[in-house]
Amino acid sequence: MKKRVFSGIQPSGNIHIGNYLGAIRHWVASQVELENIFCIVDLHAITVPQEPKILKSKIIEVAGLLFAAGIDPKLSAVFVQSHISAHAELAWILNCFMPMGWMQRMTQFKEKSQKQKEQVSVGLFDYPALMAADILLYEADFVPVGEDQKQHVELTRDVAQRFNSIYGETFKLPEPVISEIGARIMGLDDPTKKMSKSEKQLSHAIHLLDSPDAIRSKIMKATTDSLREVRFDESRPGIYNLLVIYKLFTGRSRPDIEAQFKGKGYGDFKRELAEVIIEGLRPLQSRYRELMDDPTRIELWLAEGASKARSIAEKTLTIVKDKVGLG
Ligand code: ATP
Ligand code: LTN
Repeated sequence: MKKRVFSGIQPSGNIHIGNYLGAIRHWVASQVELENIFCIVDLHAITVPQEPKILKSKIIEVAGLLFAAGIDPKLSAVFVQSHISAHAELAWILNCFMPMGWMQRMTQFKEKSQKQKEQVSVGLFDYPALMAADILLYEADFVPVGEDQKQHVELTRDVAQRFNSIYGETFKLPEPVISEIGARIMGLDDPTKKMSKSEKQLSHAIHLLDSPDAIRSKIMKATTDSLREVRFDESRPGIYNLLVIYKLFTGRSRPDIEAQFKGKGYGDFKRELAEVIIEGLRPLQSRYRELMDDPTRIELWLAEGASKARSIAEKTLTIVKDKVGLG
């Protein structure tokens, strides 16, 4: 029996190299030895305001990017969260087992609600309950995520344990899987903040569909410091972040990279980095354009993914409802 992986990505904003290096790349790599389920979490996306037409087109764009990045629909089930009603149903049930205090500790909520101020929805506060439902419906063994989501996976374990202790063994406890390097790619404009889809500043992130010129211009503008040495030094977050990106795209070791740029300035390094990213994204971009010539193929793969996922989700939901005494 293969171990099962579940992960999710929001169809909001533009997918960036942080999402790719921190998440998607690992999903692609694990497809053969693990059973993969990937969810495009549109219900999570509406926890903050979205333009309906844009949201719809982003769902297909994200799916296209996942397939273009190498997710194989024969090996992995990719589906849209709102296509399976069990997610919303289980989230409601879990809500009733999650103390307010647990939710109040969530740093993502604190950060996102600060940006939104008075517009903050109950949905944004409740985001982790829906995420717990996503994971627990599929009895996932592993949940590969970036560092920012670890707290949510831990909360998922907490609510699963709480439910199990009341009703007996029901949910499997998932393990978060966080790759050491690349788990937290930082913003190019501000290397103290994680690269994020919701950041509006144009020079903040490299998007997977950025043109070569856009990539060059963003990298050349990236914030560094006034020193010159191209070295992996975490106390200099700007250059460190760029070096991490370089390392992940080339697969080369730190000493090797440092040796290559010894005595060279940031400008030389940035020019090289931009080219490495452009080449790294080229196959993905051309595959994406091919796929988007006929989006019905993407829709078909999503429908197949949903039908595989639905049968698992509905089984779990039936057991849970029965234990709680519903219906
Ligand atoms: P937002 O900032 O709008 O919440 P996001 O950029 O965090 O969005 P998600 O869809 O929430 O994107 O995340 C998809 C996956 O990418 C998750 O596994 C997440 O942990 C990972 N991820 C997101 N940002 C980064 C980053 N800067 N570095 C590494 N991994 C990241
Ligand atoms: N909250 C996650 C997206 C997400 C997810 C999930 C990840 C929703 N449901 C279940 C893993 C498992 C994020 O913002 N990256």
